[in-house]
Amino acid sequence: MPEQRVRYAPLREKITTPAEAARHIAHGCNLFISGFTAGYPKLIPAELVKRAEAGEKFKINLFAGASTGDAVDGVLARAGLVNWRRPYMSDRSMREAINRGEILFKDDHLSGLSAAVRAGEWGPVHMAVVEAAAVTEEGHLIPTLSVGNTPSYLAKAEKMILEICDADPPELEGIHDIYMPEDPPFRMPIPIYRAGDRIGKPYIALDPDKVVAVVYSQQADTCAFFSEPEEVALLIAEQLLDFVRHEVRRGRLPKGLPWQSGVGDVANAVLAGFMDDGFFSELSIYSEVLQDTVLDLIDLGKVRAASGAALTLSERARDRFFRELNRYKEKIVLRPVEISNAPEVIARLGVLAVNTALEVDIYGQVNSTHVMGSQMMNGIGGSGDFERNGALSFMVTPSVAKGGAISSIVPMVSHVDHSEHSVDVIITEQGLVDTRPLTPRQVAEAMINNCAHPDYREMLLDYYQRARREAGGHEPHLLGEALSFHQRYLATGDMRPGRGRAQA
Ligand code: 0RQ
Repeated sequence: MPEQRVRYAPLREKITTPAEAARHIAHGCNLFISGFTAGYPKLIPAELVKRAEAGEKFKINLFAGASTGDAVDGVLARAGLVNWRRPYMSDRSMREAINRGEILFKDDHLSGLSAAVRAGEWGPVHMAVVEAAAVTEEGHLIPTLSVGNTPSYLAKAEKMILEICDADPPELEGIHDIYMPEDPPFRMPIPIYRAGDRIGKPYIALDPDKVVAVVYSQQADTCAFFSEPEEVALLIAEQLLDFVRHEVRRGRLPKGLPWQSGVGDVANAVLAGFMDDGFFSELSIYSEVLQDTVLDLIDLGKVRAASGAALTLSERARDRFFRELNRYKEKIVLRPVEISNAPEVIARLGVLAVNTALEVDIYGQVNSTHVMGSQMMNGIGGSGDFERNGALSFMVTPSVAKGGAISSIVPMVSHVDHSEHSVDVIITEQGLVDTRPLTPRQVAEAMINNCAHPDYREMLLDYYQRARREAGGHEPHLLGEALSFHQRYLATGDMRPGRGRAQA
């Protein structure tokens, strides 16, 4: 019953229908919502769509924590209701509208975003719509399965609508750790010394007078399709774990550093690789999004602590999680993304960062976001926060895409998200390159020999050798030719990003 979830009596008087609540959102509204792969509001977006279908002409500026499900990004994009969208998204309809230039989109490192909103860089927070598991006796909010940017959105909101979600159990209370740093010049170090440290409060403080409506929802998240890792992903994961084992055994890397594992099959396969591995036992995870595999590892007794900004679970894993919530709560901490992704903490804990690239060039620059240089896929998400600051930064990718029609190792990336200075080790199913002790020319040779697919090695080597002869220099490139490597794919078919399954 909503009454039991809303324990602060004055807010119970504001319980209303979604249609009434959505009336507070008008044309030009800067709408800041909860949601970071999970925990996004579902009812209010549906009401906005109904209004559009009834003929009302209006647009909103939509700011979420990161990606949401079809119930937000999909339906709003298809209804033509979105003017601006920030930051990361992974919905197909939203992506296509962005790439057509119909929705304005700006990609941001997720770690800095809460502070930017607090500083007013994203404009006034006209309305925050937030999913909650409960409201406490004092009027504080218990989030659902994500924290993301919600604390900062609520701190700045002029008005708020709360969606109290009955699909998430009230026992979620206690899993969150809400800490908002002071902004510069008064910021102090964030006092996290171990991945599982709790430094804040289990709720998000809010001003109940700003709540204009409370609605009651029974709709669970519909994100998180989780598939078993495929062979290529397993091969990459195996090499990565071998590499870390080797570094630890040689005394070059301390044992027990925390792991971050990003978006995509390979990152999941790395975590799955811990399952039957005796070497990695007491795992710490200091990541952004925690997925099904983290529950499996907890069940195997392998996890010391797992920290993230969201818990994105498949339906099956969610049932299991809810059934044994109190047990999982001992190991899992959900934090604001400015803490889960804080460069200072990531660097200090010495996180081992694993993220996926669309393509990597022979000198180690990485493109994670723009297919063929132009078409936005999802966004940079937290990958930059971890790659730049991790103790050891891995970039992984299958050596080919689109059934072999495209090489993921290219002479020059068509867009740069992570430079050669942020990434240490690059791995494909063919092999790996530890770039740390190598000059750019040595990196290029190793990338071609170890990471490129055999079908593309000759072509890449020919490019590199001619670049050395004709251009010379520290990182030889034939500027007129570097990107023609991509051009020839365009003749082979539709290279627009398709059904990206990635979440974050
Ligand atoms: O196209 O959908 O039409 O088949 O791109 O490729 O292999 O399914 O991608 O799910 O592993 O995600 C980089 C997108 C990889 C993700 C990216 C085509 C390919 C397919 C998707 P189809 P896959 P994955 C936060 C971590 C940035 C954010 C991040 C991502 C589609 O990892 O969004 O890291 N990363 N956040 O066919 C043309 C190429 C291609 C290509 C793949 N070279 N050229 N198309 N595709 N390579 C930190 C956390 O802790 C969560």
